[in-house]
Amino acid sequence: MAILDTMDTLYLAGLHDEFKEGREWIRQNLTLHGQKNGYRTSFFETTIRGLGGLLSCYALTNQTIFREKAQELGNTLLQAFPKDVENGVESGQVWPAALMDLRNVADRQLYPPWLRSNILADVGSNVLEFTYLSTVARSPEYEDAAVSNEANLLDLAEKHHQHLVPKFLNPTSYEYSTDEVSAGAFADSYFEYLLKGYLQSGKKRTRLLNEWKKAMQEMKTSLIHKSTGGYTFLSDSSGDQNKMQQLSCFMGGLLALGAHYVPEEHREDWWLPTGAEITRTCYEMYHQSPSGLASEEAIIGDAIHPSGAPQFRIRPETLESLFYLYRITGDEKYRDWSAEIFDAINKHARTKYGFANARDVTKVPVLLEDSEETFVGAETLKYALLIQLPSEVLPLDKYVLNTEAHPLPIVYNGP
Ligand code: DMJ
Repeated sequence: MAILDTMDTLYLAGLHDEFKEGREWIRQNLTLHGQKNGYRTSFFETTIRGLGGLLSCYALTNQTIFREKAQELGNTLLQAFPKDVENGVESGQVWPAALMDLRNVADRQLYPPWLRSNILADVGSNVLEFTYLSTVARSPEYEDAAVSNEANLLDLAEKHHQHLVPKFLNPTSYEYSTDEVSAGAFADSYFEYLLKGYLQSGKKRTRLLNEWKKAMQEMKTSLIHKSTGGYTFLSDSSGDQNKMQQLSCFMGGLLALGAHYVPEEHREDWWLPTGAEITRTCYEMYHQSPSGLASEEAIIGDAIHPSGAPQFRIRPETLESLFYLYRITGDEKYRDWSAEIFDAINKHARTKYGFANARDVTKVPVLLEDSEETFVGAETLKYALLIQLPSEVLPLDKYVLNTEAHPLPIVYNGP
């Protein structure tokens, strides 16, 4: 997965020998035929990382191998969606299966057993990948499955008169299974795909835009706060109201993206200033930390402190928002802030063969763990790079980046 996730970053960085090496690995080793895996893999992670990575390589290079492999993986992932039968859905399944053996699609788990619910981000973050797959495969079935799944989520929000959809869903009926809302873990990319799904469609899917606007309005009322120190931040609905997840930091960039690319008559004035303020808070999470690295969660008050989760997982969200803010405002301070964060990552988390998570951002020298997420190659390094490159390298009126930072072309492909 690290190879699939990192390929387009290699390409954009001009590391062509490494890119070719990765492509040959994919050609020879990435096959879903043959023996069962014997374990189940996340539908969501495989879609955003694996399928997203292959599709963006095809979009950037036009090399057939990536389209073929994306279609092979897409055919498998398609089996996760519920199959419509005449009076309802097959065996009570209403959302895409959470886990499946990619070499034996009959072996599926509809929802994580520890949760007894489906996760909003898992079921609601696939319309970008499946739409583009339909375009390149010249077959509507992928897009149809994802669009109809997205429509079910929108119908659900309408039925509940609640557009800031809670993070867990009932796995067997169209109901929420919690009232907890968040812009972070378990929810985040659902809100991202509403806006980006609209942009990807050439601004034709207006229902997605309307839904995003309603969700953002509810988020403003219930989750956005200003701290005693003047920091604008996002809490979750449950737990400590002074706490912000590092994961929620993508929201600054998303609001800025909306402020720039949504047509003026549909735009709201608060999006850009609030997105910029949230992004400043997220930068300060790094800047005010003893190591220059940000923790998984921070307490926001007069100043910003790491909370009980002081680990650094080399997450991309702050660099992502800095990238969008720079592209949209042209303000050089965002480049400087991004470089400062990247320098701290290089200084503390770089190892001989890659990067490694840090155990506690408050302790210098920083102690590293023997682990690196694949999103470091896909996202963290890509956003740190792209902000320093001219915008022609990846124009945002031609591409949307999926939640794993894989660029997919903006195409109009249907209603
Ligand atoms: C990534 O895999 C994606 O951005 C996902 O949507 C959320 N979390 C990680 C990065 O932190």
